[in-house]
Amino acid sequence: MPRILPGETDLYALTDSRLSLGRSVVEVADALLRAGIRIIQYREKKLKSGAMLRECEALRRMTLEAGACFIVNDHADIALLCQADGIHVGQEDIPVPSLRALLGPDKIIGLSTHSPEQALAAASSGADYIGVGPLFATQTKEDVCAPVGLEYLSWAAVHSQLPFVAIGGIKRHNIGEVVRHGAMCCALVSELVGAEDIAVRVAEVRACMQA
Ligand code: TZP
Ligand code: MG
Repeated sequence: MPRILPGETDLYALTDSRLSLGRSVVEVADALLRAGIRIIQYREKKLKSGAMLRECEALRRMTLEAGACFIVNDHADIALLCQADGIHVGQEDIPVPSLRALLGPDKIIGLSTHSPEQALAAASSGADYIGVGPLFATQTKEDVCAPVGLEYLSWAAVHSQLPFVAIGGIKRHNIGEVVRHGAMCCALVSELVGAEDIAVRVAEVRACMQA
């Protein structure tokens, strides 16, 4: 199974069919994989679990074929049933030790964090990587906390014991700044899935990261 962690690849894509210009999650994932994205997180907040499982089974097949890592947001049952590589949860979701007991030692567990204290606790809890953010204001997440700013990212770049992915409002115009603050891997939703031409957008985002 493709066990790829944020430190091992530059971009981490999350799905959101509401921002995908009418395209299906399968269509968008196909474009992301063709563009060379190596981690995809399935994050669909408004679907019934049966429909989620069908989409996750499709994305699992596609990511396996592409040699990419597949992470499911929030739903441990769906992650297990579709044989995803891992799960991503937030601070108020099922705690990491419970997920670890359920999913076993090999599944990747990612945890969103918003402060140095939460990053340190994530490492002790047995998480495999952390999300650092939201760095900037975002419309994509409904129950999002206020932007944490780039200071926490700078802290994570020096002190995080776990691989981390920067997230929240990251776009072409600010991703250079995010990289300069020490992010090796950036998670983007609207900037990728909302692009008319996803391959062109991935190339543009990568160029901005390198500039
Ligand atoms: N977690 C923190 S911010 C966020 C998530 C899932 C949404 C980021 O979306 P966008 O469109 O890249 O700002
Ligand atoms: Mg959650």
